[in-house]
Amino acid sequence: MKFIHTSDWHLGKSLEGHSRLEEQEKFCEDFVKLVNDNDIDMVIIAGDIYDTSNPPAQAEKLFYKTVSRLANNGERCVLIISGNHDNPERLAAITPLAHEQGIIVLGYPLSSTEKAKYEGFEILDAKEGCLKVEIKGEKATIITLPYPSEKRLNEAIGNPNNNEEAQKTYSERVGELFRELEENFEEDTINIAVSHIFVVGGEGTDSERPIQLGGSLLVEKKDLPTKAQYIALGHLHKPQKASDRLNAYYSGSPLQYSKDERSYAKGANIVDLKAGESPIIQSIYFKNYKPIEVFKCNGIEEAIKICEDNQDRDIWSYFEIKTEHVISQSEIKKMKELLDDIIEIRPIITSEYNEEEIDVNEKSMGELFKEFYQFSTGLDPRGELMDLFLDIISEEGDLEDETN
Ligand SMILES: [Mn+2]
Repeated sequence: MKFIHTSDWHLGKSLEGHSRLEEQEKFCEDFVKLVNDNDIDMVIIAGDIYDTSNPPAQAEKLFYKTVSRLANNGERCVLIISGNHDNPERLAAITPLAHEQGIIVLGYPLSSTEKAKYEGFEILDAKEGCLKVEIKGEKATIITLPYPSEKRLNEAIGNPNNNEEAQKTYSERVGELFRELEENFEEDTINIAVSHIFVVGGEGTDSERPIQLGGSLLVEKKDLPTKAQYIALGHLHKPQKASDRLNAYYSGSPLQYSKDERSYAKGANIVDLKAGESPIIQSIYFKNYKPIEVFKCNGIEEAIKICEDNQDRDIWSYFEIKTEHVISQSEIKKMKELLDDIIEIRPIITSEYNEEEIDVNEKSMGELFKEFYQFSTGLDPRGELMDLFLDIISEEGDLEDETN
């Protein structure tokens, strides 16, 4: 059996307010082609389909269109679980339509699908957190743990009923659940686990959003399902192996979702797996449709030159500009006219701020505000901001008059 493991599509995600849907559409198009070209029997998407619990309609449309093309009316099995960014209820609400096409969407820990026979495969058995499928004469047992928030985990396994139970950590309880689900594995089936969790030691990026602040929702390596031949994980956006001993992998996200994700290629795993054997894993890499660039420049002139040189490239860019003087609105305008999609211009002022030079009594509040703004941001305050400040100042004055 040949399956592809991907995750963290984050459809609808933007970069500082700039939509990434165009890139996501290109990725989805290429992904369908990749799956068809490689004769993939099953597609596993390990959570974070969307970026928010309330995704834009366009993102939902793109997702439905893509998975429906992947499933091709029951020709191919498509298995999807929810991640920490998805609303599990809403993600799985498509089930009445999806199930008919061979698309399995699992929202909660212990969610289950139903037995069904399709053109290209059969769901032989379906129970809480486990399904058995037969694809082209091969059988697979798949255990699933969609993102187990503490609340959802408690709802799935019940609240601790004695002191000893209550002492157990989140990781231990996840481990117990995995071990229980693993009982379903059989010697003559392909045995796979799918989950969306944060395994201890994983290398994060800026775009994942911590699964929970404080890190209490970490899962120890020892609590992973040890009997699975392959563990398909979602959550971390950098592709990586999550355990030395087990075949536990994060596929990573298909696109660079933050500027610290520039240094490595994005991809997915194509896995060839037979019952009782080790998996043959092939990492494949996706195109970088619109790279994120960070330009570090000495002076505004260099920044403007970079804008000129990159005019013909389709990129997202961040600028860090070392400068002695404040960067004016007209200089920023010039940069933005030359180069599209500049996400951020960050001046690093190299001159010293001399407090003694400022005589507070000599200057108006407006002048002082402008100087302070320039000093703290390296930029000229925009006209509207200046007006707003002056408005507030004059209101304060009025108030004082009234109270006196
Ligand atoms: Mn994610």
